[in-house]
Amino acid sequence: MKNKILIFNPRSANAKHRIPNSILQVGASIYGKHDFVFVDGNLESDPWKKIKSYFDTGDFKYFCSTVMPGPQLKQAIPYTKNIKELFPKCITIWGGYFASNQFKACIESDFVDYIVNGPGDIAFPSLLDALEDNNYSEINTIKNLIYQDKEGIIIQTPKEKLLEQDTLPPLPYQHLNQFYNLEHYLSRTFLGEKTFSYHSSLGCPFTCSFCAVVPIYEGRWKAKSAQTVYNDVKYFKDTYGIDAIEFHDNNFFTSRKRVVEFSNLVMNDGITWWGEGRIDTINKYSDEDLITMKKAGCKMIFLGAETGNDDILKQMNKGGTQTGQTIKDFAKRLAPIGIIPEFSFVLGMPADSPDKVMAQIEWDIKFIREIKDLNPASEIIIYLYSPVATEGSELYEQIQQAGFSFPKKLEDWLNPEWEKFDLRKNPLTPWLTPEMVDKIKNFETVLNGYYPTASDFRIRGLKKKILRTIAGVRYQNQIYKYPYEIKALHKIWKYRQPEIQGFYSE
Ligand code: B12
Ligand code: SF4
Repeated sequence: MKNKILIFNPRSANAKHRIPNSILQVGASIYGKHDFVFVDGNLESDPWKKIKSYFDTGDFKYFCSTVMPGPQLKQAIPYTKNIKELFPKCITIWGGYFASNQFKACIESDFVDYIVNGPGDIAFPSLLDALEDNNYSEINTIKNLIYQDKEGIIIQTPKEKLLEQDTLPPLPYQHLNQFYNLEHYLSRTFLGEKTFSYHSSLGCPFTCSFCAVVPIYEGRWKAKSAQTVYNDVKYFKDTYGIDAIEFHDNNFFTSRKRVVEFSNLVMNDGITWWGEGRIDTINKYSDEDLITMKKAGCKMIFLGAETGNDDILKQMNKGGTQTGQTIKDFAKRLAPIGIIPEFSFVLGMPADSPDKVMAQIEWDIKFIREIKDLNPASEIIIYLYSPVATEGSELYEQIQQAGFSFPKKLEDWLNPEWEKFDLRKNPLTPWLTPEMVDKIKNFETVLNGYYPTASDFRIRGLKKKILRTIAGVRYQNQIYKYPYEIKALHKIWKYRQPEIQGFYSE
């Protein structure tokens, strides 16, 4: 009998949870071929107890975990280590963005045996087959793998070309449902009463130097067709009554044709949706396209504005045709159409001198205010620049020269300051002084007071009025320092910033 496999999704959010697409897709690649269980750390009060109980049966040999940076590490690291200590014959396999981008620290920890580097659709089943057949000499022929050979050398096998997404096996929703009722994943958000999360494409055709998608996908992008996406949406609508979708693709809007086709298909289903895209890409859509999308339920689009400064956009390798002017034009253009632009900004980029870093922060704050004037419905997300190790990029060289480096040991990523770094809320970048961080954060607090996010639908009516009145005095007079009264209200009303744990849901 074959050994069993446990596929684990470490806890990533405290409240209502999204369907764990990463482990679902990993499961799809072995469904019907291997015996496997899912453990979702989001839905278990004590996931370790559950994991251990499976391994105590003696039937399990493979502990496989998806790993994003940030809070997921808090379960992924200790559990993987414990498994190796308690069950030394067990094999541990990691995948996901953290595992791929920080592979050296993972592999050198000595408790992560293999990393699936990028898509696991072929790599994962091939690796399991080779291990089950004791065919170790074949492992180096499997693409998308990282591991240590007998001499301790880290082997990184070549990358697989991206597969046609329509040819992939369907996600094993019903298998997941045996462990966790799928209803648990369909939550109430500002988009609708039952919100479904879906991932319809892989990668991104751009190569922004600050983005974690780039080292893995290297400018490649492949998508499911509009019809396939619609079939899945329709199945969830008919079976579970969903009325909203978050598209978690890195770049849902890459193909205009696909988006318009999907919009026409979903037009009469009463589904509200949200996705992530690029300003310069979507700005090329016609007004008619945008109106079709709006009619078809597109409520909000997340857009990486990053900064309004054209030189910095170049430094970030933003590519395409995005400029400060395009951001403004697009904000203005969407206002009458009624799709809400959710602009994300990255503040605190390195510069030649502290004065220049500060001047740029102040400039970006002014730019954000201009955007709000042009389209007050715009949502603003502010991140502090957190480096991503895109080896070889000019920006990465610049940040290393400025004294930044990642932790060398895997367990060091568990230090609270690195968790905050992962959440892009507290960079450990030496060029940002506490004064600069305060400046950004105080502005963010005042902005979130005067313009609370529409995605936290609890902040409305009187609460919203009070918050706006108090914050309005500060916003209008540009007094951002010590916004304790706004912070207190945010705390009392548990204001949820969407960039940390996703949209507020219940
Ligand atoms: C959904 C999502 C979330 C959800 C939670 C997801 C969940 N599982 O519950 C929420 C909103 C909570 C979230 C939060 C954060 N996220 Co997030 N998130 C995503 C998002 C949009 C989709 C992930 C997904 O479902 N992908 C679909 C699956 C199919 O793709 P995949 O994960 O890449 O999996 C494939 C391969 O990687 C591989 N694989 C993956 N896991 C495994 C495991 C095994 C065993 C194997 C063999 C293979 C394998 O095989 C899969 C199939 O081929 C991604 C971006 C993206 N589009 O992927 C960002 C992303 C992963 N998140 C990111 C970040 C930084 C965060 C945060 C840490 C910070 C932030 N402010 O966003 C927070 C905090 C996390 C937390 N609280 O733990 C970054 C990671 C960046 C980096 N430096 O590596 C990403 C890439 C977004 C980005 N472009 O910056 N996130
Ligand atoms: S367009 Fe977005 S997802 Fe694509 S590389 Fe740039 S930041 Fe990353």
